Amino acid sequence: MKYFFVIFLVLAAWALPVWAHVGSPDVFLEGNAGPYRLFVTVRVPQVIPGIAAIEIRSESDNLTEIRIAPMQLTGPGSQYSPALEPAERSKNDPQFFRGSLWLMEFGSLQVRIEADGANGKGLLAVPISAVAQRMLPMQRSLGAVLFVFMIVLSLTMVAIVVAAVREGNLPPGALLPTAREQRVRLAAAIASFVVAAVLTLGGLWWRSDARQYASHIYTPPEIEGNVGANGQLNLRARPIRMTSGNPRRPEHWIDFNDLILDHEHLMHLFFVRSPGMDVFWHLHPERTGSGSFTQNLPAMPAGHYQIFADVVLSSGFPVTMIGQIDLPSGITGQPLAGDDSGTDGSPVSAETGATAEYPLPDGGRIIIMWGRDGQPLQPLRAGVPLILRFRVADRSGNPAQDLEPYMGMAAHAAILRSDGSVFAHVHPTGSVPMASFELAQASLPGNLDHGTMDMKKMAADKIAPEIFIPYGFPKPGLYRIFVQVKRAGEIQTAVFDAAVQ
Ligand SMILES: [Cu+2]
Repeated sequence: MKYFFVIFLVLAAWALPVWAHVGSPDVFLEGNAGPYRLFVTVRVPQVIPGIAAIEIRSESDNLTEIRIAPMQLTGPGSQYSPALEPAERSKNDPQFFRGSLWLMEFGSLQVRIEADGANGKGLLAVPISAVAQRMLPMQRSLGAVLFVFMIVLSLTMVAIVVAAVREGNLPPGALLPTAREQRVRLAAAIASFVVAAVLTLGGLWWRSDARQYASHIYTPPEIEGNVGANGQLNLRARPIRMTSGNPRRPEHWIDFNDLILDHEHLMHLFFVRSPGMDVFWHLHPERTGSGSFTQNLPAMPAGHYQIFADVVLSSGFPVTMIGQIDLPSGITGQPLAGDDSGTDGSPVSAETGATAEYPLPDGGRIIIMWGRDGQPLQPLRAGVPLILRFRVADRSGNPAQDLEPYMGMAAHAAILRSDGSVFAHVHPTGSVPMASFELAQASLPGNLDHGTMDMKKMAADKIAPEIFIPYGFPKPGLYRIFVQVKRAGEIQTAVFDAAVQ
């Protein structure tokens, strides 16, 4: 009978629309577990509960063991680490470790990593978002097999009842009394009805369960905008329902008063003119009420723009809201101020195996290098973690000495697929927002200030002209990379195009 319910799931899954994925769900992060520098990739599962695959590359060769466990990012659950399980060391590459973890609940989680080796122990916390991205369809062949089972089992059930009523109390060799025929027919009808009723109820239960799961599937929430005559942009975030997937922690609506600062701003707003991706702005609206934000636009050319608005909830859960807006011509706009920046420069095509140079207005250059020294440069492949490497040169071609932190980071990059289906906002620490990264490190025992201390140290330090950003392109296609640095008080943006196989 159980099989029949499974069939209903198959039907329910087929009936669901195919959700578009916006964004780049896997997590790429480079950070220190005590004395060890690790490049961590977390491939988050598409369904929850589900298995996350963890890949860790260590820069040093003196590690003896890496152990991992999932836990909550914030709250009481972040204080009590479950038993850590050893990650498996690769046989061919002793600096590469691999493990898998069950994620049992939705929401803002972390992968706790403990590295042990010649220099002692070190901890690193990698924030991840556990959300259901889709409903997995059942294999057709399995569905067909189960369907046959259901038919056979149902018919057998009726046949057993019929046989019991017809011959159950008949002495061996006796003939069937004709008066019993009617009882047999009645029994067959009742048995068929009961079997059909059980199947129907089971199917209803199954479909309601599937519907409930479908309502937990995470899609990027929407944000709406309109522009006043004076170039004032007003944004309104649609209410967002969040679920923990845990009946004891009920679902709730996101409170837009519950945002935390990420690189000193509540919202990072990206405007990209579509379809050409030829105009790019990175702005920082002010909150005017719960869910509403405002920004004085700079002088922007008219056109259709895609909006990506990044915020981070106090749980450390990052949300990228998406929207569209048509800008009329004649927006005179305000001069750029603070951390706001943009470009309409033409992209430079960047192929692996070769460097590509983007010319900056002051005669300097941002050069995309790909990977670390000595690493072979292969064609870019979807799903493969890599380092986007940039060098900033001054007008005479020497490494730039005038780099400053831009919102606390050496660089910010926005990565977009040509159809707008992927948007990632990444930094030298990786694909997680700085605010989530800091919360994660603060959750480590005896490490309460670690993350913020790093930021302050960074702000005081001189920025090296070589920038490494860990990332992995989620699917093949043409991507545009906007990379932003700050030099001598000026924010500069370079634009590269990269083809991913
Ligand atoms: Cu940024």
